[in-house]
Amino acid sequence: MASKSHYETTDGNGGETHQRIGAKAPHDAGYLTTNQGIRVSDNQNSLKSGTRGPALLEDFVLREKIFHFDHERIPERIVHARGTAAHGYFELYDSLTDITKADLFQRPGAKVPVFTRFSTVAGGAGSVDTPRDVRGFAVKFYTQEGNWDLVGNNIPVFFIQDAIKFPDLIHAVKMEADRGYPQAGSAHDTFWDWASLMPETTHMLMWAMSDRAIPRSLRMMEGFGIHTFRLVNADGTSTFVKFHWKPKLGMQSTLWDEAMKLQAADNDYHRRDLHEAIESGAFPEWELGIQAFDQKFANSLPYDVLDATKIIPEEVLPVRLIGRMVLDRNVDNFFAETEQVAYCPANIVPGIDFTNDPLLQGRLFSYLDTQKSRLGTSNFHQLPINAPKCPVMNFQRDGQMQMIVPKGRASYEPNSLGDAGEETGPRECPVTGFTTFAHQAAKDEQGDKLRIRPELFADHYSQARLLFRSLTENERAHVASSFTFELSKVALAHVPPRIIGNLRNVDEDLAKRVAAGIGIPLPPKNPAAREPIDINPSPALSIQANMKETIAGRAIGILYADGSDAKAIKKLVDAVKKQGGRSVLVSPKVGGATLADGSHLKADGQLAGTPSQTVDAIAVILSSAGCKALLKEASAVQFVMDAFGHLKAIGHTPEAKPLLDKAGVEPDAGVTGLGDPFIAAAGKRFFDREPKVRTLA
Ligand code: HDE
Repeated sequence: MASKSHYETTDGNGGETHQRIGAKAPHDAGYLTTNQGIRVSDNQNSLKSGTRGPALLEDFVLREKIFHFDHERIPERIVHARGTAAHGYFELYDSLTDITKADLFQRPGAKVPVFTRFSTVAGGAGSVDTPRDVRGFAVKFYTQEGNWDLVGNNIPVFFIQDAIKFPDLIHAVKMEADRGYPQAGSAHDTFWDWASLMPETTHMLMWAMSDRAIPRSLRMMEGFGIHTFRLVNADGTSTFVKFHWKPKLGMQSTLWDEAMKLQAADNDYHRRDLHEAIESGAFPEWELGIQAFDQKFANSLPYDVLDATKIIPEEVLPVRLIGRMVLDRNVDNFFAETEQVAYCPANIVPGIDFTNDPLLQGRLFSYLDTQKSRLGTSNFHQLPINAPKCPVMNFQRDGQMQMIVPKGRASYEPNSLGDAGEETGPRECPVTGFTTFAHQAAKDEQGDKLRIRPELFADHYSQARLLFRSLTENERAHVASSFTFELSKVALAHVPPRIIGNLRNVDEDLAKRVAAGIGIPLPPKNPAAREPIDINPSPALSIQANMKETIAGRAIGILYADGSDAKAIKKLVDAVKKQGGRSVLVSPKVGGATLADGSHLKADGQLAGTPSQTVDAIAVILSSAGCKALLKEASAVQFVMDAFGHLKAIGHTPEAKPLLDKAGVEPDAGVTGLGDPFIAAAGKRFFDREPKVRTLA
């Protein structure tokens, strides 16, 4: 049979060549060739002079193979290096013709392909998935009018107000310059030193110290465009807009202890979770929402909508859901797609436009620069994952790795080559082409060249207070404990008092708890550049208050061993499936166990390698003898102890009780028998239990 080349363009020739040579492919996979298409006869041995002689320089097969291998790495992203991505589509609910002419927002039911990459910010490409960090949430919409990239995060505000501070922020948070650690974490001197000197970070710090920064799953995070953008309709009228992504599975986070233990249990926890969900057909879904408003509304707010450290609470301006994104296909190749995808906030389509947000303005040129440095050539847009799915026609030519072979002489414009019967190439179109919104600049939007910020940007604390006061009591304790944890890792003694001095502007109680948590006297309040004001709490900001009590999309760990009740296991597995959850069978041996009825059940995971932090609730289905044997297994005791400590539901057979006792499990609403009570409990976390298992700040 004909060998099939992995280069699509040479597919056709393969068959012919084989016929000419008259050789038979060794197996269906086809012939191994060099990059020049030369068939390789031996992929096991390099060319040598004699059996024990030196390797020969003329071995072009070896040389090419090693040469290519030597260059397999490209520079990782400076920030957001660790990420994972999937393909899918965006589907519009209602026409938005009244506020935007963007093609993707015109026809209800219209679908646009998307490629979405989630990431952590601080860690390198090989770091873990579950540090305390912001998550990137970048969506490339391949629309009929070109690519629109909505490059956002899972937190609605940012650390800084002006792009000029970004390199400082990143240098401070990344591993320290002299020692190369810590990797992927903000709990160290330089980050907190910098943050303590930058009061504008305070609101974002509150988010970063909240449960938002330790998500349970990428599928259970909100996403935000953060900046105020514009939508522009066919009449040229502009409406301000903020973009939101709302996960269909609801929001959910881990506990800090759980997140830390996940780093040991599974470095790839989020990446695996996303991949497996899509592979199993449980396609993750988000709704896209907008907060649309005009200049008059913007003027009525006590903060500036061009300030990326501010939100507009949903209670003040509701989020209108306009469509949904479904991720339904994993990548075929991680490097070609996830690594080489190049997002850029400057990629917008007619009907969407920028504002003067000074952070957004800086981003508009940063991303193009970074892609050139990362992907090596100005032709990175031709890579399949970056290429628009609509015609691309212009007179840009050449450059490294040019993949396109333009025909004819028309590489300039205007030209009159048409008069000679030659191709003339494309022309601009003032009607359908992108036109920048002709914003009538207000008094403070023009004038002398200044390095200055608008006055309202100086309010660094009101919205930090708003977030803190919108959280549940348990979530507030998590925020106080996170500050305590992070500042406990700071060796520069003068830094924590400065942070706490800033926190006193946010909330006195929070500041006191953090000072007590790290064991220092309450420092004096730092003067605020602008006195904070009280804003009504926004219940929409709390995860716990908005969590969906469901096991859909969640994993239930079932611990069993020799002698366990086969019927009880089957009943539970069926019930979990019916609710849209996933059972993870855990047994001391991965080969499984022999159940009471003599049947054998293979496990999904071995007990020591599948700790309970990898699942959302556990059921312990053991016989008396099985339980007795596991009492001597630290991993079994830990399995139950951690589930209790991580506030998860624990269902169990009466015979498993000694194991629960040894693990320190105390009775509460989350500790149940099997059957319906367990199914009802498994979709919840029992936050009331927390004071029993750890001291929070
Ligand atoms: Fe980025 N950011 N950023 N950023 N950012 C990058 O571009 C930058 C900012 C965000 O999955 C880089 O391709 C500057 C805010 C995401 O590939 C780089 C500033 C937000 C991703 C860059 C910001 C983001 C990036 C690094 C301050 C949320 C990953 C590699 C003005 C709205 C996209 C790359 C992916 C990536 C620069 C601030 C989100 C260096 C200069 C605010 C999700 O160009």
